[in-house]
Amino acid sequence: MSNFEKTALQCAKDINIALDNMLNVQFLGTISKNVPKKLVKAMRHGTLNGGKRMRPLLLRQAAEIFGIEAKHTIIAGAAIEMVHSYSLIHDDLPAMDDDDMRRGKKTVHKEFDEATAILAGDNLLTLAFEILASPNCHMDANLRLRLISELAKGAGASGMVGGQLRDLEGENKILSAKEIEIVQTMKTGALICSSVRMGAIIGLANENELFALTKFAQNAGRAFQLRDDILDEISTEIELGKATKKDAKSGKPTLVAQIGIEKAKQQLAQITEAALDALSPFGAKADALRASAKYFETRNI
Ligand code: GRG
Repeated sequence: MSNFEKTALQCAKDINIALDNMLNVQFLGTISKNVPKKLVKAMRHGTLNGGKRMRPLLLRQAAEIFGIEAKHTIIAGAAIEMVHSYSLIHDDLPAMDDDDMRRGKKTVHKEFDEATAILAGDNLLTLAFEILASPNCHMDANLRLRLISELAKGAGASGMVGGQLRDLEGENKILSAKEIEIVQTMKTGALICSSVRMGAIIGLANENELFALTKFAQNAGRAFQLRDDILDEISTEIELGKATKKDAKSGKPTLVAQIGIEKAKQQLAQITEAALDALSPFGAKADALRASAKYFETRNI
């Protein structure tokens, strides 16, 4: 097993334990004992179901550049994963991508029902900010505010939510390469960018360092999405644990549809190179982040 695989596995274990501890009736019931068990079950179904936990990994690796121990990044990583899981639960709904399978299991609205899936997503989003605001996340209240603001920006109208709407509205339309890039940067890239920046914020990065890591993250985020579009075209449902060839079926204007697989792979290599270039000020301290960028270029799941 490579160092990257070992770290990714350890990060996924840590995040899964944290999510398991927080997504239960005892933890959620500290405020009110009336928390509905069905809501908790649906949140767990949509979250504790085998995600790769790449965003918490990026956060951890960015913080590591500044000598921060992994244990100090777990709550912030779990918060990002809650937001990511909410986005997948909502994305799978009939009003959006209308998917039956996610991570090899039934989607939340198929296992439960649509209303429960909407509410489970809503509460994951809310809970993410609640745990970021807690002193368990970080002892410095000002730093916690910066984390909250960073995640809100990545998840909101100028990031993931705005990108999702642009993506839905782009179906069956001809978009320019620039417009496709904007959708990718917002829908997928923004949360990936926030993950890296939250690690840098925990590491008390200065402005130049934050700038360089943002440049890395913007390119890494684009690479992640482009690889996702390539996998949608070349993989099977069994390999990915979700429906494939969906972009072509729904008339989604992706770069793959526009320029074909081979040119898309070339572009992916260039974007990955730009991500790696941005890390040069950090020398060997950023090796872990470099490994993630290379994984984004070649991943098969
Ligand atoms: C509903 C507000 C809202 C947003 C949805 C993220 C998203 C926006 C839609 C998902 C559609 C999609 C497949 C995007 C491609 C990139 C992506 C986010 C893939 C899934 O992320 P992974 O591979 O998933 O990290 P795991 O399962 O490993 O967590």
